[in-house]
Amino acid sequence: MTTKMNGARILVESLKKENVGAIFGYPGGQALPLFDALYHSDLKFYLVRHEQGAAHAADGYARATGKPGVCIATSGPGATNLVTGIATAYMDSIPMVAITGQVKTFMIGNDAFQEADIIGITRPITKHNYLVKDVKDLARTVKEAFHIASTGRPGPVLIDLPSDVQLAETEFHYPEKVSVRGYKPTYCGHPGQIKRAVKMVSESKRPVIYAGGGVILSGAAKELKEFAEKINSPVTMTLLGLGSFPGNHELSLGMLGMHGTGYANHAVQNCDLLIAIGARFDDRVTGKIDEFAPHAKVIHIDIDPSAISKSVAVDVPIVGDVKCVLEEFLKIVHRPHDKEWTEKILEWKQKHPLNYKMDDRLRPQYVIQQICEATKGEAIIATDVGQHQMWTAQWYNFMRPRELLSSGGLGTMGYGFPAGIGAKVGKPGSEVFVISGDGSIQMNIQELATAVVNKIDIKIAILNNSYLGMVRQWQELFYGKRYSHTKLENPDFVKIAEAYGAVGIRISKKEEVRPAIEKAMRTKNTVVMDFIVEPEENVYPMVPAGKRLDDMIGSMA
Ligand SMILES: Cc1ncc(C[n+]2csc(CCOP(=O)(O)OP(=O)(O)O)c2C)c(N)n1
Repeated sequence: MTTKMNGARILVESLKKENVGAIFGYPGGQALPLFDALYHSDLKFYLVRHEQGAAHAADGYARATGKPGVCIATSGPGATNLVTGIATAYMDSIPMVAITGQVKTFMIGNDAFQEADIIGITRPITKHNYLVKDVKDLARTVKEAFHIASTGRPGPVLIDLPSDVQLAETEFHYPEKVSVRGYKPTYCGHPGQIKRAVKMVSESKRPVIYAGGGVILSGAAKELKEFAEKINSPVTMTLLGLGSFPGNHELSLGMLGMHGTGYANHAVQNCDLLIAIGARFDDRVTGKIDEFAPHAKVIHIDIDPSAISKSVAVDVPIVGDVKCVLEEFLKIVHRPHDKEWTEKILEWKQKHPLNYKMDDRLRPQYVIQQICEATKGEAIIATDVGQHQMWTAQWYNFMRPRELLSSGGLGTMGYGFPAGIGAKVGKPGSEVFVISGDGSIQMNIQELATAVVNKIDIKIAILNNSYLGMVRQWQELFYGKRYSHTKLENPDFVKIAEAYGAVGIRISKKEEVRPAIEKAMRTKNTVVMDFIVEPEENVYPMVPAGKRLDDMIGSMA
């Protein structure tokens, strides 16, 4: 039997059918019917303090749980405030459904109060978007939106819902199945291509696996480990790929690219076969593109055909879901183990270890090492963007997938804290740390209210260097130390924390670091740790933009 209900209620019932565990959002005039329907529902709703926070929280929820994140905003400024969060999710292929209120259908295009063409604005940054003009289309649209967001190469989908459609009534019927014309992702790789790739693997003397975020998105960490062990190949990861392979495994090379390890970058530059899995040859990874992995044949496994040969020519492309393709590989792949390559890798590891100055100063890398030790490398870590992000990638040993949440593609400052909130909501049993900078944290610091009011207990480590550190580093190295507008005069973060009802701790000595982290972990509240670190520490090694991967600067690179 079907019952008549209004569009707002239909949306809420549809979200329930999708088993949505949390919604992050902010109300407004053109979303009033929707918020009224939420009032009557038992869906878990988190009121953020800025819509950008809602989008990042939905994204963090999705990265930590693997389920699509959901955010809601009103029309006009509410919708435009979501844009950075939607673009962040789009660049990193994160499943998300964003719902926006819109002015009444007959007012659209009229410059009505709080009207913004959010469909036009988000077209290039969503996997798909919908303006629902007829309430009869609503349930099917929600079904399609979740399907598109979470299948194939995942991504954000936006549903724009005019307020008169929210009020219009029809019978509610949630479709069982979904079929979207022209949208049929390929899951299984082409058997002929898989055979060619397997032959290349067996003939290779110096293979390197280059694993990206796609391994995590496809849930293929187990298959990746079996594959690497079976062919005895070292594995290097992109920023978003960290955790797809255990950081403490002897075959792990850590991260590659601009701030990758020396040994990962040397291995890539000298390998004879590069097996790219769920990665897209981003320019932060490749350095000078025509001299990237110059001796290697390239196999590229990716679910998105448009990612193949986009920037690097590929010898054997395999379009398909990473997990599915690796399962096929595992059935037939073999490679004789040879000692020479393993020994060469070991030599690079010894010759080019990650390092920083060990003295009694409070250095940011030390703080991250201590967070890693205190949490046994088992926390969920959300970062912002800058030096602290790269130090986190280098010094926190990620062991499992979905434990590093970071804006890779867009590089969005302000992402970390709300993403951490979303992660803690989705994974309440996990310890969640946010590692941020004194610049980034101020971009969404208002979400302290969301965390405290909802008792979402998160530990925030601010690596406070009184600079927009990453930009300062580039100014130091490439702009003659002209620190143009990168010096920060900061507020008292401890007092800010306390004003919001959180706990604030200031740490300025090395010996205070571990006790502060442990105190924060024992505290059942959101804690802000303000680490006053060396102001002009640099992230090394570094491949300057446009240089070859093995053309690194910085100590022992
Ligand atoms: C929204 C946004 N604006 C500007 C930038 C450019 N940017 C990249 S890193 C950075 C400095 C970050 O400073 P901070 O958060 O203090 O971290 P640190 O580098 O000092 O660790 C800036 C301004 C950005 N990535 N995102």
